[in-house]
Amino acid sequence: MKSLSLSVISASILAAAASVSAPIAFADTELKHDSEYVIDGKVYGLPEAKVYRENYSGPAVVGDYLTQVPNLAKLDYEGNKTHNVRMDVFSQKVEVAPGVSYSAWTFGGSVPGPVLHVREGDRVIFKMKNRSDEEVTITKPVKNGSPFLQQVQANTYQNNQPVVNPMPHSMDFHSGTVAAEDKWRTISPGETIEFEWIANYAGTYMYHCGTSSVLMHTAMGQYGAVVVSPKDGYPTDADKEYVLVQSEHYLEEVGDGEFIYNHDAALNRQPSHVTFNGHVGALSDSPLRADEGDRVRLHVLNAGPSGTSSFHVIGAIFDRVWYEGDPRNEWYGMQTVLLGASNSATIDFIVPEEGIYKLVDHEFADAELGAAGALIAGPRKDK
Ligand SMILES: [Cu+2]
Repeated sequence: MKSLSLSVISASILAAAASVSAPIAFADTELKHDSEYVIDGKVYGLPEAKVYRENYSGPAVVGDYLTQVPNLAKLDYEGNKTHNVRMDVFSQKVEVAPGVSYSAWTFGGSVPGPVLHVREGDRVIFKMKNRSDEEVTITKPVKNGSPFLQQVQANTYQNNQPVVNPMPHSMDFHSGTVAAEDKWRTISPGETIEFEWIANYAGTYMYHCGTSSVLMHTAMGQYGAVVVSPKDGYPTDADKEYVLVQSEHYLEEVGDGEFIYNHDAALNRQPSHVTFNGHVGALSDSPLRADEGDRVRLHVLNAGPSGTSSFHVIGAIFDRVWYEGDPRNEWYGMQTVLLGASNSATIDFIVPEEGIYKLVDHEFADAELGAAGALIAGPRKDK
């Protein structure tokens, strides 16, 4: 009798919660264009991309939910939202390892590019100007830029310097479901492309330049992560949450600390460096932080362009793994997660003790080429 009344009460609470939250959760996933339609709650049929020329010299990255790795913006809104996101494409000289710099092709000025955080069902209105024929500086303060720019200005581990390298580029968001030849089309220096996509599926997704040679454009630095948080969240609550992007670099030295991309090395899959977050020191000089007893959540993306990652945390077991970040793809008790090029996983682990937890690609050739970092855990709190 007791259990029956309890279940009746909890059912009515659930029903009340559902009736309150449902209209909020889907308030903004309404159809906005005549071409759009819905299958299984997901929106398809977005309007054609626009390509035009604009006089623009404002911030290269605009949007409140764009951050520098390993940071992830907090989603401080209920339900769904339309995001106006700008991520211009231009060249920057960046450092990959101490004394190793090259003229990268970038989204937003860093390698990897900014992390975009949205919620499942959100709409993104994306704008990108090809400014590869301009010197664009991202390390000086600008008005109306995204948190990403402030974070780069505060943490310039890549030593970004503007360089000019006019080149056609494009943007391919794996988080979007669209006609690729339309939205992901290549634009010339001076052109701007604008298109929309809906975050139909939860997960952590790669974005990259899709202009030929895709191997070259990706290896030159044009990639990053979109984290689409599930509309009902994950089944656990994390105490700390970070983003980690693994990638290979194929560089050869041409002078004193000057390196260039080597296409033969890329074709032969012989990286000079493999990094977490774009620099061999990114997560060792600035380790991730947590406390003993914390549930740490990592959104790990292997950007490739060609290699796999066997991601492992020394001293921890992954309590839960959501492959590709989709809460339906749940695994338990994993020591290592294998990620092919452009695969991702959202990983939870409990920090067992105060100490140093090394993050590695357990393919140790990659770890020796730089795919290593650390999480430093302080003492247990509030217990
Ligand atoms: Cu490109």
